[in-house]
Amino acid sequence: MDKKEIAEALEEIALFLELRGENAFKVRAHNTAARALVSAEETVADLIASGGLRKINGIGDGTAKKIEEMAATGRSSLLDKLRAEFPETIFELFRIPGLGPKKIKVLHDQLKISDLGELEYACRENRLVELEGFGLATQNKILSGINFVRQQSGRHLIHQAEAAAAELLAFLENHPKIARAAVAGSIRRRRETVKDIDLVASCPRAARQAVTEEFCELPNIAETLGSGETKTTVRLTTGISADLRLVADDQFPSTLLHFTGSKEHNIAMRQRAIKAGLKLSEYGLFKGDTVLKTKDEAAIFAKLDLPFIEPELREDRGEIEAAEKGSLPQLITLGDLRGILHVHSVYSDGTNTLAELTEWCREHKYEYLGICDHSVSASYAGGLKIEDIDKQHEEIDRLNEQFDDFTIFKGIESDILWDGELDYPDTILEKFDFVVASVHSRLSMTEEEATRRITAAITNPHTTILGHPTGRLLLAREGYPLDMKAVLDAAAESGTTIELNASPHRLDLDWRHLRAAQERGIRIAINPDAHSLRGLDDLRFGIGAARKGWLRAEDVINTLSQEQFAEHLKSRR
Ligand code: DGT
Ligand code: CA
Ligand code: ZN
Repeated sequence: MDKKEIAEALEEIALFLELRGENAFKVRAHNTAARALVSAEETVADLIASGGLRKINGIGDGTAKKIEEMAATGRSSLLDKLRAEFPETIFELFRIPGLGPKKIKVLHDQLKISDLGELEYACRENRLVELEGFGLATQNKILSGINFVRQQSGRHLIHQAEAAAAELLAFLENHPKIARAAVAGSIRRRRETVKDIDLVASCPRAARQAVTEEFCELPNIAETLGSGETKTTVRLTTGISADLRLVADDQFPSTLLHFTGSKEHNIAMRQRAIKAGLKLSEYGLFKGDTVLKTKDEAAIFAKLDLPFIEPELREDRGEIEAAEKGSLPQLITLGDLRGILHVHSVYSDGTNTLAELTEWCREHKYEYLGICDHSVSASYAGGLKIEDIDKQHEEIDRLNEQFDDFTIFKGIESDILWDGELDYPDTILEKFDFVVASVHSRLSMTEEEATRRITAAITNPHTTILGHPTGRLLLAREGYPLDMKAVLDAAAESGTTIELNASPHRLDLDWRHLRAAQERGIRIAINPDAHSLRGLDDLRFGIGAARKGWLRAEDVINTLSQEQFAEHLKSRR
């Protein structure tokens, strides 16, 4: 190890000691030694050989020994030991502006947070508000810090990209010179993460320049990265970039089709056009040199003898063949959902009361609500103790008496323990109408361990729904590895429903596995996992993912009516 590497190791030791809560003097000694070492003129080898190391101001006997060890062996036994005490991912937390070792230690010790994804999730669930030394302002600051760090990663969560796209689209749609405008690209296809915003709009050629200039001057645009005849690229103040294609109105359909993608779908479509003696590109559908008139995307599909293919399906996963055969699925829509399951209330870490949640659901014409607060082992999330359960159930009974046309079902999000058992005894689990079983702790598992743990929970007769099956947090934490075939087989066998968690941070089960679930006859629950009224709106992201997975209304359990759902729960008893 050279001087710089040794100094960095000393600084890392200092950080770990601080995380451990060791005394400030000891921590400082390592930082001072690191600085002293880099400013020394001689090499480490020379310093050791000449005996000069210990004479340097700032290097004491303890730190000198560590430097000698590293110079001789290339390792520090102390650092190895410290590294083993904390998960490697904890260093991600140091990237958040304003988060130092003291605060990180509190987060790690009290909320069991050891990576960025868990930190963001805890903030969103308001767990930092009551935490000593934190509070609402700090929580908000941390959240914007996480956003900042994430922007550097180059991809964005769909809800954030979509919100930014909506502002730009509103400008285009309201512009008097613009005939048509739409969001294209991965946002339109409802991908779970996106690289950039793609916009397509049409206007007369003469207006192009003026519209482009106005677009680049919009308040949320930080800089223009490039501007040509039809394409303009800008960077928004939030860090994401956007491409605008401004074309003549007769070119709008082919431009929209092209920039909606996916690239793989485009290639397959282009080949189909060639087989029909045509040529398809962003500029239009051509027969020889003549452009065929197509008033919208559907007209282009029709000219290729295909029904309209929904953007969510355009991933080249068999959609063109299915369209050809007339066997495209009738995709589920938000309006098909009749009930909302997996919602947290003030009984655990939610911010709204049962009455408030009920009112929202009734206003939005839902027939039932399944309350699922956290269970006893999720103490950091205010998980329900056994005595809280009765209290909550009494309140649910009281509310249910008030309405003929609305039912609150008594659910629970019960933790799956390490061995796959649920964390309440059977006598308690029996009190609930349904149980969502989820993993929240000990997420580092081998595929074998995870598969065993999850299939045990799935086959537990008390489990109604497997919650967020892989535990992933998009752009923040990979889920534990699962043998998905074994998991789906177990769910099919036991009739257990699988959750499609609609939070834009999760969208778990991943849409790529939904068709395999559908083929096995497994029913999916599209659940908001909401912790506030606003979280209930996340259902639409779940719908987007469900559509990507070819799901129809009949594949989704919460499209059942209240009576049918109650019947289903009874049949599982
Ligand atoms: P992303 O990575 O989230 O931005 O995903 P997309 O699909 O939005 O990709 P993007 O923004 O690079 O391009 C938008 C669409 O433009 C893409 O879905 C299909 C089309 N496209 C881009 N490059 C090509 C290409 O090389 N060939 C074809 N056929 N289409 C392309
Ligand atoms: Ca894009
Ligand atoms: Zn959960």
